[in-house]
Amino acid sequence: MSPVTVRTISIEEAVHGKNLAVAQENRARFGNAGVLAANLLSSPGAGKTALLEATLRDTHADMPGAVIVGDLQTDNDAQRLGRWGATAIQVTTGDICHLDAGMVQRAMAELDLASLSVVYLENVGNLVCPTSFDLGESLRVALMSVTEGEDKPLKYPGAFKWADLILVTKIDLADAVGFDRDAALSNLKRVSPAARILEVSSRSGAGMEQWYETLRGRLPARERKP
Ligand SMILES: Nc1nc2c(ncn2[C@@H]2O[C@H](COP(=O)(O)OP(=O)(O)OP(=O)(O)O)[C@@H](O)[C@H]2O)c(=O)[nH]1
Ligand SMILES: [Mg+2]
Repeated sequence: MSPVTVRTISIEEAVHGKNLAVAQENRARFGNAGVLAANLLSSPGAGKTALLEATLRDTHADMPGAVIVGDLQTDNDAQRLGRWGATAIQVTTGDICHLDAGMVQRAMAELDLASLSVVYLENVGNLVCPTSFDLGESLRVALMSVTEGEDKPLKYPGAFKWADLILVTKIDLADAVGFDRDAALSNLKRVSPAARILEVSSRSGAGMEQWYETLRGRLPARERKP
């Protein structure tokens, strides 16, 4: 093995080790504040921001939320999310294809955690990089839209194995695109047998109550340390 290769590996290990340490700090902060931190990932355009817009609109009264959203460029998503009266903090990652724990920690400093039930972490849209970076979340949500093709879980198994909860999104479009529901669910269960799967549409509202109930069921007890 050449010295160059050895050095590359050690830098990667250092990056991941440092990220994990910061993620544990974030997790402790969220936990101490009684806040559920949910990390959402999907391919670009699968409907993360639309899902969160509907969620903020429908649950703000009983489950106040804020969003930390990562994109390579633009603050479009934070602008969309901010319309619902919740705090939305845009992290522009440049050429980095994922949020990391340090980015979340800096953004968290702008949030009043005591006033929140949930902090949604909308990751940069892709099914590969985000799974390697723990952000300090306690719920991992992967989205797959009906327009992407039923084979995506087989092509990108890491994203779906990573998830506690899988949302099949845009089900209002299922018939129009000839979505093969049985094949999609079977592929998802094959790569991620333990994950819960919900079928939702933020456009029609179908399945959204089940998503909200799942979030409510995952809220930690509000026991703050002194
Ligand atoms: N018909 C339909 N369209 C949807 C639904 N959810 C999202 N869309 C549309 O899909 C497109 C992408 O949605 P976004 O919410 O921006 O997707 P995203 O995953 O946040 O995208 P990135 O942040 O760029 O990765 C938009 O045009 C949405 O209006 C849905 O449930 N039904
Ligand atoms: Mg988005």
